[in-house]
Amino acid sequence: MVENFDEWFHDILEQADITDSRYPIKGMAVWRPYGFQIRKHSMNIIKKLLDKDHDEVLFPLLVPETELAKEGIHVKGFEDEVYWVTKGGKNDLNEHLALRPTSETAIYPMYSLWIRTHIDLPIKMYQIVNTFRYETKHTRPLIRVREITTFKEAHTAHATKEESDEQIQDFIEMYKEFFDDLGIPYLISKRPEWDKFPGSDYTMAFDVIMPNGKTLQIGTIHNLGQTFAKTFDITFEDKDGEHKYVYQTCAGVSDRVIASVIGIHGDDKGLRLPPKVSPKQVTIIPILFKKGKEEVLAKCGEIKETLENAGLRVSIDDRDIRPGKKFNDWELKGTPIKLELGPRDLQNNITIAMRRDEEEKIEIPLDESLANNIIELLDESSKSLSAQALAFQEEHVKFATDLDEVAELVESGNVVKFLWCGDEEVGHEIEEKTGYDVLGIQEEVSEGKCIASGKDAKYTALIAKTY
Ligand code: A5A
Ligand code: MG
Repeated sequence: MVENFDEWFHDILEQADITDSRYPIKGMAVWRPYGFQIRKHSMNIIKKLLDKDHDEVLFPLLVPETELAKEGIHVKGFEDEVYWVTKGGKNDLNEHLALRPTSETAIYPMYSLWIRTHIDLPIKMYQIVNTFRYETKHTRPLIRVREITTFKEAHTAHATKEESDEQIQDFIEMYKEFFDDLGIPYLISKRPEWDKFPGSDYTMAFDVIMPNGKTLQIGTIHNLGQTFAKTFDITFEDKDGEHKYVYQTCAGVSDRVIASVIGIHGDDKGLRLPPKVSPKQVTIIPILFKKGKEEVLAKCGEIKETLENAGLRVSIDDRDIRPGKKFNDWELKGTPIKLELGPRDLQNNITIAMRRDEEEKIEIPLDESLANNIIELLDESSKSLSAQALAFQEEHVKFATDLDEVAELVESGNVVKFLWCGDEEVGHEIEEKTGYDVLGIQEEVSEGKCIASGKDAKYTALIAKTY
């Protein structure tokens, strides 16, 4: 799998019924039922976190050209990626309409109407929508798509810069909680100037290391300062009666979150899903013989009901095929726990549990402790997936002290930490000499020399092979 991760990833999406890339538009795929469930449960986690202090809204997909063009730096960052609607039926449209590549230019003209005084602030809204980017780099399902089907974008406005900086921290904490729930470890860094979101003051990013050593940016948080406020005239009357521009932030995650759940936890047998997002948490596999068939099926039904009453998602695989085939199928689909029940188990009043994250078989008594035992197993399995993923990340972040070493370590599948003076030209030089991308800076340092310029180092930074 590690040897040929991209192929593994592509195959698993088809085999596990996640998406179907045969849809006849490049970069656009169909969510199939099993994938849709994973997506739904993942989005429910982030929605729940956002709903604590954000309002969910829904803006139109189309953005008038005049609005999109208003913020110069922003539009320059996206102009090569915008899809345009230029006709309505047979008529050429006077004003061309962009399919949103992201929604700043759709939302902020409305913020300008809605925000009047300091009482209206802060404003915190989010939507989960599809956005379109005519990506020119190699497209890959979920990872680099042209229709981002699952674009969660949050947009906030504040009275002061301090509050906007706090909002960035809040988003970081929120994303940590989100990714922790999915068992996904992450590297957080501040993107270098040349890689920040077009129009932002600064960008904080979450990256994960995929099994092949390439990093994937799975979430970004941007402090927009007052740039968009000035462009879209978003002002408020402060307590002192003065009219001021707001300070803004935005934050986004996408389909890539699902890609990382699949890629990071999966193994040679298929998916290994964290219980929180697995379509079914428990799959019961009856072992049926002609004799005693009804009794076994009846007991499976009882188990299902007991577990469902305890809040779990459970299914019985009663398809008329060999049990061995069912085991393989559910291994492929990554269901966290399989329960096997045959006539002899029924006699002994037990069921055999198998966790997807490990091979071991465990006997579980069919008594009043059943639901609690299963919940405990799910919890352990969730923790073990997280721990395995974290161990992988820790093994693959290495420190280097010269550029040759950087290149070697990245080539062999690592993310490399190094000391950097922070100068932009030096950053470009590091990227050119190694052939890899600087992800961003992490901590400030007061000792040591820059890996490339030999000047006093200001930061530790990360460099990697990226998607
Ligand atoms: N409005 C802000 C939030 C924004 O658009 N930020 S962003 O451009 O960085 O995109 C947010 C996230 O979407 C990125 O961190 C990345 O995880 C994801 N993303 C960007 N382009 C993508 C693409 N073509 N396919 C899948 N995910 C993408
Ligand atoms: Mg891009």
